[in-house]
Amino acid sequence: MSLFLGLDSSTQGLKAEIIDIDAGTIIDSASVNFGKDLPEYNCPSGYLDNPDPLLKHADPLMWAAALDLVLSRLQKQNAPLDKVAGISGSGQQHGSVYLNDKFTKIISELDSEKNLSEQLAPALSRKTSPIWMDRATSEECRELQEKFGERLQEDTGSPAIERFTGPQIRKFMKEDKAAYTNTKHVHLVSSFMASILAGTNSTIDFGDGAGMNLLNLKTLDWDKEITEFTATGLLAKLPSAASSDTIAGKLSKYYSKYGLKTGTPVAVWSGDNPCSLIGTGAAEPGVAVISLGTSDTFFAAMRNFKTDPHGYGHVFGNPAGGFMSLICFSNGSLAREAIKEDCDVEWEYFDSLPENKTTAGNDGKLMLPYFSTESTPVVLNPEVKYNFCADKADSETKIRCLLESQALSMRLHSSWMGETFTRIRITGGASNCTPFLQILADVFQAQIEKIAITDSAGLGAALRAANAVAKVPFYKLFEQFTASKEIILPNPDNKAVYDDALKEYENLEK
Ligand code: XUL
Repeated sequence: MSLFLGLDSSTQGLKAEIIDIDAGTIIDSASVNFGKDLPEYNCPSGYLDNPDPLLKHADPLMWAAALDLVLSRLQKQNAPLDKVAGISGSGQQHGSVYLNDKFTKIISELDSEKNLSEQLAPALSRKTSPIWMDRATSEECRELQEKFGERLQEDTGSPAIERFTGPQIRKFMKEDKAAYTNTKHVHLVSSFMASILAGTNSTIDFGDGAGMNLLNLKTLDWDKEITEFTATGLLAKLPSAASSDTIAGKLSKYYSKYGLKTGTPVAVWSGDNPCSLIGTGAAEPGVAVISLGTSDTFFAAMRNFKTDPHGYGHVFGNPAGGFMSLICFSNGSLAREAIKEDCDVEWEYFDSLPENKTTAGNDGKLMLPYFSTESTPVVLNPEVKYNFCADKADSETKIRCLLESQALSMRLHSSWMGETFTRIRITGGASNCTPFLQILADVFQAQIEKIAITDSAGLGAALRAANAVAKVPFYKLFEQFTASKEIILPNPDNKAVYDDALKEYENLEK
């Protein structure tokens, strides 16, 4: 039995998947929801309440507490943790953790009698962590853009982006110089979690590192000039950048209390989207992935390095080598939840649209679903707009309007990738919503492939652990774990309807 553990530290919780690569199965899973299971950290939806809607921070100690809790849950389930041969993980991207000079010593001497949260508290040089939903760095983005112009996007894969880590670090330095100076290490969520497992400072992988506006994708190293301008002395505070199959270290003896073997290799963690690329078996160019989560993302392995001329899309490292393209739509499930509330229906209603009142194209009804700030296109003052009188519309019309508008936005903003995708793999919480899958198939005229697991980031992390530790090639792991379980074919009769709707949607957005 060769077992590997994948951990997925996402916006709203932490999940764990144990895979058996001999049997090709997931043998145990457990999860923690930050809001429900750790209410003492005051992050009901994964972030702290703040009167400024642009500010979205979380308590990093909550992420550590969730690690204790998820491992204790696996132990209670009698998961064979003693047989785990390698561990890796996935972190929500862009979020950053600020640590002082006590951090390295604390993680190297973790005491099993105490919990992680209480031991790590004295190591924080900043009590809260900005996460990917934060949009409070427009000024810093302007400054970076003014200084570096097009080079920023050409070399780091993205123009200055509000949620990216570089602008966030710059803002912290400007606002609290003393705390910044007191910061010895700046980690991403991914490298912070890997560090507390390995008991030593983990490197940052190219997948997640590319979401910082700091990594030069041509040299695959921190861009010295950009890093120094972003924040004085930042280079010395960053862990080194490394490929995704690097071993971050050996599991600290702290975790023997859960039955894990001390010294088990911990592979460097990556971002949730790069991990999902692996967990959906889409590491080769030609297949796109749509991940329907809190935010929706559209991504694919890249054939040739290219950047989005409109500046919305990003280039990240592909954990299997090379690069991946990605576009993030912040109003994913956030918008679906808002419309669900508005229509006062259950998710089952979305899953079947039972009243059959609407058809493809919805008679031209479209919306801009900016319930909260949006990253594609950038919307900092959120407002929902319809091209019809939505007040009088029935639930099915409103729901179809949202789902079609979301699908059209994905098609519009993925065109820079320059590929006509005929296969799209689907993952994430909403991937059981059959009407949405048919809309996506018809809008893209592509076959939509459902895979067995919805936590593709956690599975991807476990597969990455097997690849990094046991050197199992990804193609073999994909054969075992990521076969599609259902295919939704496009209806060619709906092509013209959605080609027209796309033009309409583009106009509305303009
Ligand atoms: C990607 C992005 C989000 C987060 C949250 O750029 O901001 O997808 O990774 O999961």
